[in-house]
Amino acid sequence: MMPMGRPSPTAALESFVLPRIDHVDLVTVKLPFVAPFGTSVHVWTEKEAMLMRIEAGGAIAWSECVSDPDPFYAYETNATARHIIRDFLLPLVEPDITLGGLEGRFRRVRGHGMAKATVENALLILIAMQRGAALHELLGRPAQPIMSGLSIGLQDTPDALLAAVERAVRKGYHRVKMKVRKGQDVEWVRAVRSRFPELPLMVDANGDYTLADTDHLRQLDEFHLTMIEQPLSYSDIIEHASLQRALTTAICLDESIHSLADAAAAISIGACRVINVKQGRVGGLLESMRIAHHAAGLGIGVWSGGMDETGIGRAVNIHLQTAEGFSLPGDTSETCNYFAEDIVDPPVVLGDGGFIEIPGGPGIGARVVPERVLKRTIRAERLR
Ligand code: OSB
Ligand code: MG
Repeated sequence: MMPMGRPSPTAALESFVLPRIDHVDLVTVKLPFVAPFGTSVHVWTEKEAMLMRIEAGGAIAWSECVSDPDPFYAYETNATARHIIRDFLLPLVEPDITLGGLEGRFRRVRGHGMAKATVENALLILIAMQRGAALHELLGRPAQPIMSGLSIGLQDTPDALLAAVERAVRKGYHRVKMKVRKGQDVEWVRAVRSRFPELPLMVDANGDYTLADTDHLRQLDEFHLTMIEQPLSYSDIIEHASLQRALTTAICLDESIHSLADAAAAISIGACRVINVKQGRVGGLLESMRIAHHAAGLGIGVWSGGMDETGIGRAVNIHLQTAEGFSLPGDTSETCNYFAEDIVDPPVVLGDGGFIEIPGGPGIGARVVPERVLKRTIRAERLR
């Protein structure tokens, strides 16, 4: 049950009326990463991002689908998202219905949160642009400095890992996450912890372990990590509750959480003490705010996860973190960790104290640079 007496964080947003839309395009861009990003499930060497461009009465809004071309992190891919958006979601977008009404229509489509988020984000950004408001203002939240966090992929050697952590610490990141996998875990964490005894440090396994690894994972407890993210299967909640009972380290769920209902279930059985909210994975900003509100009310830590987004998705994540409940630093790091040249200006940089400033201006603030999008485009299609 929702705790009584706490107003819904999304009531005002649900009543927004959708504007009339002139055009909708899907534009897929490919950007090389400055370095490969290794995880227990895949090594990504470039970002292939499907963008949505909405034009309405002279205003233009861009959103980014967080799916990859492959189904190695999540079942959704750029191709499934295109299919679901084009054939099922976009036909449900009609002028004069409310955003809450649209969410209701979208509920008939089971899953496919990344596709849903792409459409919802584009509409929210469009409404913000038309009102001359920043996205966080539209969400009803004041500007604030945003905490930073770096996610370091699997490295070839412990020395390379230590060098990457050292750079992050020097820069002033508020926390460092390192990817782990079976066999590349305890000793690698030990190396980082011995060198940086006080660093807020966490690990992300992307589901590489099973309950049979419980004793092995217990060895991580001595390193006082802030959390271990998604140790068990991407589809599991209940075994995480068993593992959480066996560990002193907090478990954070990422892949397992697709909705407020998932989050509420996980919390109620003690499957996690922290939730990584990826707005794309949970179907958009409204569901993200509901999850953060619910979790925070029960003392569960919440942060905004990243999907190696271009500057469009990165900006959305930055605005989202002004919402109630986002209490921990997320996967929000400087653009230069991913791309030599992004498709938006200005790039994300760390300011005083390692904080990130919300880019000023209407919508996401960051300005999409059409020539850079064009230069990186591998596919474009007008849907409406
Ligand atoms: O599991 O959090 C994850 C990136 C791609 C897919 C999954 C994950 C990640 C990250 C990187 O950890 C987060 C980022 O820096 O954007
Ligand atoms: Mg993760």
